Amino acid sequence: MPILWNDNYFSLLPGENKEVKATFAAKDLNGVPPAVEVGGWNILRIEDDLNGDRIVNIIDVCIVARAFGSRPWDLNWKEITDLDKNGVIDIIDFTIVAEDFGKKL
Ligand SMILES: [Ca+2]
Ligand SMILES: [Ca+2]
Repeated sequence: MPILWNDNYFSLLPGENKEVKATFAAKDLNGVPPAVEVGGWNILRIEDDLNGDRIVNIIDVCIVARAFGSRPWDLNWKEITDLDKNGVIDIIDFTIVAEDFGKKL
């Protein structure tokens, strides 16, 4: 889907903010709600806070551990722990949480 951004690849210092505008044709969404995913250095992905307590810590690691090795049909499968969305909870999912260990939202 073509999207026109008014800016990208910018830097922010702690406490700074920046409004970025994206323009697209709503018909291109085909009924799917729009979503934005932000990436970059030193950015905490809210998905890595698995229990929603606004910090990535040992509890989040334990949540991944309980689902480790599972696939969607397994009893211990927990979809939120499949952080790379590849259909299996493995070392990559651990690594994603570990990268943000100790960060707060
Ligand atoms: Ca957490
Ligand atoms: Ca995975």
